[in-house]
Amino acid sequence: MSWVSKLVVAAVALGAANAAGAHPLDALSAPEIEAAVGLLRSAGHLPDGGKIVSLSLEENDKAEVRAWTPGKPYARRAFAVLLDKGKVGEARLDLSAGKVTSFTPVLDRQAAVTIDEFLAAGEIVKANADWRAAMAKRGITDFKNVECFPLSVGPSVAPAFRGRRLLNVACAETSGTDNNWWGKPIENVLATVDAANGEVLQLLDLGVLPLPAQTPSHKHERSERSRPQPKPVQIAAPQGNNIAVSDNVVRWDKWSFHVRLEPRLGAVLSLVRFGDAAAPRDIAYQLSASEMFVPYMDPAPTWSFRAYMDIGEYGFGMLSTPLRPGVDCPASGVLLDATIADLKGRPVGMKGVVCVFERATGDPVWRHDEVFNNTYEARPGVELVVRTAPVVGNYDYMLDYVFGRAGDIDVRLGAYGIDATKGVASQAIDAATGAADTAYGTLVAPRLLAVNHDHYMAFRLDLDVDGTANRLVEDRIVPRRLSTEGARRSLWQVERRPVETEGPITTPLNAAQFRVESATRRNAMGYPTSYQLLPGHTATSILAPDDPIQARAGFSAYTLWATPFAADEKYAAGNYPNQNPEPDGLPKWTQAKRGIDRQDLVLWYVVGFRHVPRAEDWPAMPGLWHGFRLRPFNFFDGNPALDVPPVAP
Ligand SMILES: [Cu+2]
Repeated sequence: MSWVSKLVVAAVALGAANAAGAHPLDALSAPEIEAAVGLLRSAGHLPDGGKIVSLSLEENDKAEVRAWTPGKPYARRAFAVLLDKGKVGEARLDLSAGKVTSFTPVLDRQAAVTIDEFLAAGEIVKANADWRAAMAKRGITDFKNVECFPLSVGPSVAPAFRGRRLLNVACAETSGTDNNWWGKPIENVLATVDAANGEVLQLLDLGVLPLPAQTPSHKHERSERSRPQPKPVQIAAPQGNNIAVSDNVVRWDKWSFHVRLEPRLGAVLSLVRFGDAAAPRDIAYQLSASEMFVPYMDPAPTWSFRAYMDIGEYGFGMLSTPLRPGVDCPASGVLLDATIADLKGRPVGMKGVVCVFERATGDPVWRHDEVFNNTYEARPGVELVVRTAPVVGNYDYMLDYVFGRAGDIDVRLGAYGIDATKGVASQAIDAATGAADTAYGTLVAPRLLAVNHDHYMAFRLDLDVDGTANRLVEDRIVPRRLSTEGARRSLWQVERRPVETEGPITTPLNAAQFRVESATRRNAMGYPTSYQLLPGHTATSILAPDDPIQARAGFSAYTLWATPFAADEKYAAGNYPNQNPEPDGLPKWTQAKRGIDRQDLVLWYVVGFRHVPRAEDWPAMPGLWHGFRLRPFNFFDGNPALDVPPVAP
């Protein structure tokens, strides 16, 4: 079974069980998808051969949704990205009124790569005489064990190919492999195809290189198997879990939020509130990923374009994989399904693609053992995790939103999967030969290089701290000289200043702390209530700003951005990054220098890390996690977890 058909099979046909959403933020249901497709067809926006790249909920006005209560009526709207003969169009639909409200051709932009293009890419090149000749030069004449990977081409398109819908196709030899297809790249051969008409436009062949000899596998049977079977250690909820999910609203401990899976963004958490059920307090209207930029660092013409925008060019929702209980998600977790539209607009179900689980952290949420009066108080740490696992080619990402008992929210990105590999001549690092073909990565097997690269994941954090009237405040840590002599000569103080205009935050994150304050509410001591952003270990892009791949992903040049709320600003690199040569998204929007003070503002946090591969990453990499925290700061009047019941003795 080809890898792509495995993708399609993951989507099981849906019963009629899935009625229209019961919450204004619910993803489109199967009947709604069918209704939308019917409207698009009858309006002539989905001709034969036309494709649905994505069909998703168009959210109602934020104010309306914030004020919504169960039972209140609400309109349902949809947004469709359509593709016909390589041309992109956008349609907006009012499902409640049963009509298409607008159709807009999208000029000079390309929509995300579609599943069928994944499928067709290999067949297109295998039918091409030049490609077959290049294979023959390598002794490959039987293509049944040749698999090809359709790669987005990046922002720089040759003038001759402008306006075409392009894919670069690289292939690998997979005979003898059981699960790892990244060990025998057929290096130096790259076909550029027109994905709309199935034509090979260009074939690059930089010369024959022998295939790596080793056949990698990450099957247990193929491992050393020297590790004895350990006694089981499990996350369990012996009396059942404390999670309530109804109409996609999750309630746990003092937290509540709505969750849905979007075809492009993946998991979207909305109406994030904390507090007693009677009076939950607003913390965030919406939290979601926004864009993921993955540039590889190899100058060869067959590699230099590899600078993927995994969300805008592929789609985290579409590529979300089922979470397997017991490994991806504890057996005590709650698995949620999702519904998306396939290319033809058929609703397909994705089983178990969101997992909501609680786990004991093994750490106290707070603790003190008082030696002076021999008292001990502590409370166990338990947290709730909302997890999805989109897989984009060789990379498996785990996205976790983690809710703690003390009002913290951790956003965590786990990088898993398999390093992208390049065939090289070097069999091992040897001072003599190592210089040239191992300069841009790490040899992980003879003739196989894992190429250096970065990951920059932008998160959109629409914080609503006690409402929408907010201020972004910089708490600058300022050293102070007290005196030039004496026992104590220096200290630091906090200088608070509001950030009044949108843009990237240029203050180094180790020189200041940032909070989103309520412009209206104060805590018992009179401080504005706020949530603080605690950055994790993160990096920003050091690629040249005029480099087209960097210019297109300008959001990655800074860790933190702030903008005023705008419903149509969801994607940090713009709506259509595929083949887009122009800066878009955050760098473009923020040129307007809009005011954000005492307004509904949105933070954008970029989790960035440089990945220099290592032997231990091969043939499958142990997870590498990065993230950041949002925590209450004078939001409460004291420790919000004081009322956590003590563990029964
Ligand atoms: Cu990586």
